[in-house]
Amino acid sequence: KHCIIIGAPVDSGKRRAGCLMGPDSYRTAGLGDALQDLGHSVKDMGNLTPANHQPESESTHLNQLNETISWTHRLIRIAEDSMEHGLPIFLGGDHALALGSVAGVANYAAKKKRPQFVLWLDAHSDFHTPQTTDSGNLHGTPLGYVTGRDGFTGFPAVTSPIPQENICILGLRSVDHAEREALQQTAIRFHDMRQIDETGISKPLTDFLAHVAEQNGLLHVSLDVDFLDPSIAPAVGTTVPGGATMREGHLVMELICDSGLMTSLDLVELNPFLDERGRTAQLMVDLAASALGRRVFDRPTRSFL
Ligand code: DIR
Ligand code: MN
Ligand code: MN
Ligand code: MN
Repeated sequence: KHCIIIGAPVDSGKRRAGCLMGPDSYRTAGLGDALQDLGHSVKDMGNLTPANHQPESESTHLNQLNETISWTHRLIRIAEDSMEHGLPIFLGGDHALALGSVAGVANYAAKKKRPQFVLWLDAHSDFHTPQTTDSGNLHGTPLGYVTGRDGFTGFPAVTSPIPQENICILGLRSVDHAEREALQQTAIRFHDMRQIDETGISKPLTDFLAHVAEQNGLLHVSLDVDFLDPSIAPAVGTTVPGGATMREGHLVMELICDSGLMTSLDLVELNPFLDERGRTAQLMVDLAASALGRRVFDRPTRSFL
């Protein structure tokens, strides 16, 4: 594969600062070398900056709305363009970056007349709209945006909304009331930690991968640090106990690799300021490596059809 590393130090999606240091932490933890050692070619585009934006308005409950809109414009363009050249890996930055990365890859898929699928690995469902969010933190809205929910005034129009049935969320354990009500009306496949405990994590994932394969889809994977249990991944502002274990994390990424379906990846919400000697950055790099071929012993290639 040709991996295109795109630093997206988005820090406007929530109030606690620090995700802007994410991209350089992943580089320091050796992401580029890890991918090259697996036989991939790597191009690092450096770090993006948001386009110039209006000063933030006082008259909204939304945190840093204009900066987030500006990032969304930038990221849609770069996501769409990078898909022409390889497999983009978006280094966050907080999860607000996915408003742009997912909307952009979906535009590319539409151009190629292929369906876009999204695997969302997160403690949270991120299905708010600017109207329903209580916190005003726009990192809680990307799945609302890319599915074409109303209320994203000022944001670029979503030209290729992701169909609900093309989305799978794994790892849920913190879902706000408004999100729960809305999510239950959708065809989104959402799996909380209770279900993962009962069936194991491979069941809902392989069912979804089979669905992507059947439809000859493109697959965007969005990995939020807080998908993982805080005991192994403490460097995120919104830790929630009871998350995925080290082995569940690697199993998910290895199954994604086996499927051969992943066409783009976000690594988001890392706040290196909260870390212990870079261990969370290192774990995220190791998970990315698992998704791109690192393993103890080879497995036969498996068709998910
Ligand atoms: C919460 C937290 N649901 C909110 N969201 C996220 O503020 O809307 N934390 N995404 O990572
Ligand atoms: Mn600003
Ligand atoms: Mn998230
Ligand atoms: Mn989260």
